[in-house]
Amino acid sequence: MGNYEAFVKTKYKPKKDDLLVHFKVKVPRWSSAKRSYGAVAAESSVGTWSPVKGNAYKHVQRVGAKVYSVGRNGSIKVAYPYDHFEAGNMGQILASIAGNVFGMKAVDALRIEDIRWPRKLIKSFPGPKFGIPGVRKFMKVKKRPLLVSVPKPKVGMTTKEHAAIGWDIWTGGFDLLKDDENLTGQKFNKFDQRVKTCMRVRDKAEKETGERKSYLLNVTHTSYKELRRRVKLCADYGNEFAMFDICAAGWTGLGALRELTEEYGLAIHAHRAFHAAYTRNKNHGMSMLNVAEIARLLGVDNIHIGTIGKGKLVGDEKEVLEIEDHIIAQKRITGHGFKKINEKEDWSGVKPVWPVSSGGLHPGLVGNIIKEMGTDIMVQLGGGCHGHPRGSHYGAKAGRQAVDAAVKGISVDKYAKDHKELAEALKLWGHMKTR
Ligand code: CAP
Ligand code: MG
Repeated sequence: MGNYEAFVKTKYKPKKDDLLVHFKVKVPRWSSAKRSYGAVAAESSVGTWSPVKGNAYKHVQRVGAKVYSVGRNGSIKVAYPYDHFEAGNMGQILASIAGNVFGMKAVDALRIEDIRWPRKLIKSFPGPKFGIPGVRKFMKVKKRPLLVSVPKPKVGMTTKEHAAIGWDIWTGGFDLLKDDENLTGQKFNKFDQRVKTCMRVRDKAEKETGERKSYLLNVTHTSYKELRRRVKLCADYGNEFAMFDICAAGWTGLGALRELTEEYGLAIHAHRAFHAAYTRNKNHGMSMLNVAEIARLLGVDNIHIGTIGKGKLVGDEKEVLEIEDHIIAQKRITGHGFKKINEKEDWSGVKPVWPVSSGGLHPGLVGNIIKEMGTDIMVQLGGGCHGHPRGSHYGAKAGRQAVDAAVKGISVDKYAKDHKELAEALKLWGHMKTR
């Protein structure tokens, strides 16, 4: 392989074990499409700006990437031989396909739209320990969506104030209390204190309601020793989950956590704060679909994927539904950029991950979300619970009533006629007619 153009090989037929990437490339005016496309394959695999002697080595050619398909508007597909990668090492895989290549002058912008993971690489990662079926089993909730609430204000409350909200939402009918993404172990709400206090409240709420209750406890930390200590504390107090800021804390952090949750028997709740730094711009970065699939490979049990209809954060409906499909899919699938028979993925044996819908939601939006996303989802209401006219406990009742109505196929306005808390929420926030 000499200069960049040599990496464009449109006669190449992808092999079953190749990793395939669907890129969208913005070619600079001064370059040619072929040169820029070749540069993407070269710089993300074996090449550099100048042809070097080693490009001719057989084993280099064997692990070099090839642009095997060129579409319209800068859409290309690149095949990476399996041996280019170290199986089970997500950092190395992304340092290739999502590394220097994003900063090259040979492209004006670049986005990874989709990745086709070969089965051999899929199987080299742990995947979820529980997934949808395992969480339903230990939460003892057979069918309906699980309800989650994050106390608000996000941070600043004392442990006592935080735990009081836990009591309110657990006894109001919610299943899961959740730490906010930026609440870990600050001095006003220390981690150990929060675990001890809230787990005592959880046990009381279970007795009070006769329902399983659990807590998405944010164990995010930069020190492995401290991360391990926090996970162990969660397990010692009988909690079932550990929450982690997967994008802010990084993939190796998630990999370490997954080993700890295997040891301590916890499920992982993945918050995706920071993802929008590279998923939001549709011309540059990497789509959320790939973040969600990477997180599934590394073994999260739940992941925030955005919401449909109204919400406070960006994310389009088609993409959210496609992500949901991809993190649940078991059998051989095609999707997004890969439609051909030799581009199929096989996720069989990798447990389905809970899609978490959140961000600006309230009881009036729940019916439509369940109608579009189904019932194998988690619905998170923060401000849409605690902002209820009568506060968190009644906000939780309203949220649970909205879910019950949706599961029974009854419109919220009808259901609200004999459910006061729901009526109060609809009066305050309105509601979206289920399409
Ligand atoms: C929601 C939330 C979640 C976002 C995450 C927040 O609070 O706690 O972190 O939903 O977004 O801090 O904004 P509200 P996404 O329920 O009060 O909006 O789920 O899209 O990753
Ligand atoms: Mg939050």
